[in-house]
Amino acid sequence: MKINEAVIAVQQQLTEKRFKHTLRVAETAVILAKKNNISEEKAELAAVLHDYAKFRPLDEMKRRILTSSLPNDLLQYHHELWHAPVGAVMVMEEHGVTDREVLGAIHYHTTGRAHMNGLEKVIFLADYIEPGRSFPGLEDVREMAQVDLDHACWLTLRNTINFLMGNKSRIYPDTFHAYNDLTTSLN
Ligand code: DGI
Ligand code: FE
Ligand code: FE
Ligand code: FE
Repeated sequence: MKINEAVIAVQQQLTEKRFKHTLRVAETAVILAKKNNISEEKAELAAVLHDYAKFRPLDEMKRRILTSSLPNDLLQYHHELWHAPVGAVMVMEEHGVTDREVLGAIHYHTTGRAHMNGLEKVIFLADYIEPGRSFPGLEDVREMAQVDLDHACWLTLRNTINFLMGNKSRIYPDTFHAYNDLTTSLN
């Protein structure tokens, strides 16, 4: 899928506000990719498509989880998680995206996972630090993203886990797996 086609396809799926977020994620992802020797082209495409399924009806997402090879345990967790793995399936089915790295980066952009590759880290992080975001502790993550991708992802995971625990939310195991994995390699 060409980037221009992806932008048009995604604009049709999203609200104006979410579409603008998407464009900021893409700009941020390209900068992070360049800095870390990761394909800027793949980073831009994955970023443009990352929230593709964000506004799909919950019953449709539920159905896609049950009828695809996605893990059914997603249904035991908050429905906010579903748009990421379902988005990967949908851009493949609806737009013929086949690049495994691009699909993986879309799939794991919300939870992360253990052993994320560079592209997955870039999209996970760009979604969190894009200039329109404001979370407690975000400035520290933005600074760290300029120097250490792993450490910045680790900070993001720690903040997110703390936030979710503060809300008494359930936390998808991949988020803990990502956190544990990156904790091992902290310096
Ligand atoms: O789609 P966006 O709003 O751009 O960003 P996202 O896909 O990272 O956010 C989805 C929301 O999901 C975010 O507010 C945190 C929430 N969430 C719920 N359960 C979990 C979770 N995030 C993680 N990482 N792990 C969870 O288990
Ligand atoms: Fe998202
Ligand atoms: Fe299934
Ligand atoms: Fe997003």
